[in-house]
Amino acid sequence: MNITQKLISSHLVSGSMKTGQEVAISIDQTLTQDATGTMAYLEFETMGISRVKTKLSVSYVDHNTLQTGFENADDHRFLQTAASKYGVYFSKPGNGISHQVHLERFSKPGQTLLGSDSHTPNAGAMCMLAVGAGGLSVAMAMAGEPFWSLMPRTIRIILAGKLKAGVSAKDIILEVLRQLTVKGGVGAILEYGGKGLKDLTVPERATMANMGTECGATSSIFPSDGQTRSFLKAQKRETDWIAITADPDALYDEEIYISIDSLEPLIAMPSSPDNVKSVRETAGLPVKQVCIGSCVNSSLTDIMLAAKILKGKKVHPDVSLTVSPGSRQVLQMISKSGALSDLLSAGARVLECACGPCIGMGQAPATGAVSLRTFNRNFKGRSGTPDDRVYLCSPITAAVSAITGEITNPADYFKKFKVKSLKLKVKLPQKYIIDNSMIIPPSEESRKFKIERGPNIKPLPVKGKLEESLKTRVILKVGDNITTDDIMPAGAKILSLRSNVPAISEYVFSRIDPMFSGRAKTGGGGIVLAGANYGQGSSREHAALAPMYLGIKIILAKSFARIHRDNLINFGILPLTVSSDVYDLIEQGSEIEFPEIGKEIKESSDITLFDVKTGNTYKAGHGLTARQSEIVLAGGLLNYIRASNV
Ligand code: MIC
Ligand code: SF4
Repeated sequence: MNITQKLISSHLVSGSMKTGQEVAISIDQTLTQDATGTMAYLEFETMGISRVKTKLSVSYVDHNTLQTGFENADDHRFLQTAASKYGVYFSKPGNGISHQVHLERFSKPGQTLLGSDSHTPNAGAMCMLAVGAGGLSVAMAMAGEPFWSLMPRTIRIILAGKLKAGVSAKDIILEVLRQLTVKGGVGAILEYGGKGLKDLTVPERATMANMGTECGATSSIFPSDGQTRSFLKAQKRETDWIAITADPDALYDEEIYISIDSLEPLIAMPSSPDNVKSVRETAGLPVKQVCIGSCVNSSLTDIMLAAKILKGKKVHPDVSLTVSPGSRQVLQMISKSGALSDLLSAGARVLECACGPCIGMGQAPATGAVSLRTFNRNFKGRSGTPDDRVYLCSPITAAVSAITGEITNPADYFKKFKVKSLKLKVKLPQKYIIDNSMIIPPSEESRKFKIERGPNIKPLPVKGKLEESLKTRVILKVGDNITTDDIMPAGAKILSLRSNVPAISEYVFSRIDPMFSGRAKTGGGGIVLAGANYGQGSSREHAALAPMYLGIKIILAKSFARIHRDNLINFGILPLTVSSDVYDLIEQGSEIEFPEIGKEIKESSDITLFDVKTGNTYKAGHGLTARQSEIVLAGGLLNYIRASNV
């Protein structure tokens, strides 16, 4: 068996492990973050369970850390009190980004992790089966229910050779993205192997596992080997280590071979992570902002590398350099080693250990300015500046470019300034500083605990059953690769409304079509028609929940991203796939009739659509399993559970 099959089979609750068939797996650990967590705990509350049933659940606060009003602070109180009551560990704001802290303090080889954040696969570096999902799926896992998914295919990524100086794990994953694109990993798990793994440390593997999400992959996974053991030992958790490798005769659905010694530094151009070119090709472009951090590149190794390059140098006068360490552990380590002082002397703006600029929580770039970031996403407008020009690269490329003021190929910089590449090596420390004092264990006496709820925390809206037949209008037609940032934008202003669905729903599609929510409200909802890979990107269930609140009943698309499709089903919105021809023929504004939708969902794989104006009849596929059909018919997962008394 390959590693993916080993982990799935050891957690299989039901289903058969044939690619594309529905499987249910038991979940050992969950993680939530504040921007998705408030909903997840509100949903958990409705299940009437007094204590989580997982081996471990952790609630992190890392996204909404700007407190420009009471909303975020109230959410933090809600999350902390809910965690205490329900038996969940609470990582306080300032303790770090969920994925970085989870890797350091909680990840365990061989276990499953479900997280309400799309970069949960970061823990795949620790040989966990780590999957991102909507808050409701995570709430179900906390209630002891298995996670339902289609058995993924496995893509084996074989790495050979050793990285050259100036090239890093980020360049490997950018190469994977170049090859697979943002759609190529949908329905797949990326399983890494090959001799090239030997020298890649757990934090470097985490960079790759993290950004497998951008390929649309369900997860990424690495073996548990000597590197895994060394990392756990340095985290004082060696007893958590077990060896897990693929069997020599393991089979995979696909293989990709990458000779990492021939890789050069890569960069993702605006505004998609798969728009990859070599840094050489873009070198010389003036940059105004450089941001180092985010869950993909904020480990101790990443920050130390940047600090080594910046030591004794100055940030270019035209550049604003920000550095956000991934965790308090990283910050404490760079503080102790003096690297923090090197960064400050160079002129870096050191931000708190949080998502920060990655999710538009401050640091929106200036109009027209090129922003070079070590992040994982550069979707248009995500930075907070509508016409942003965000490039994604490694911390090495970011640091040298911050000094020169233009996109710079590290090799050219090293040559020009005679930097010895050996000086840039960063080894995994023997011991990390262990200080769990900002992780609050749950209360033993949960009954006494009262959950604190601020005025912005509104009850969950619920939907009624799906109608037997429907006649409604296409109120928006969009193209391919629509992201959840397009559907439900983030950023400091909108993120503070995550606990208030009526308020946040005003912003649905606001960046594409500011009239959308008004049109949906006056017309009593409608349909969205989209191209391929609809809903790529984040796990935010608000991208389903808020459209549901506005009365959207159906999304017609050429194809869907996995997490978003699950979220639509969870909230009773029917995801239907249409061919390119049908997509071309239906227009925004078309009135569409679904004469027998209720019956067809149960009895057929196709749904009939009737275009009222043209008189054309089309077919769309629903691809729902029997269980999913029941959920959509019931008007969403919460209604389904109530009805079936799960
Ligand atoms: C993101 O990177 O887009 C986020 C913000 O972390 C999201 C979660 C959210 O929207 O709260 C994700 O990746 O799932
Ligand atoms: Fe936070 Fe950015 Fe990572 Fe999302 S991608 S979890 S916003 S750091």
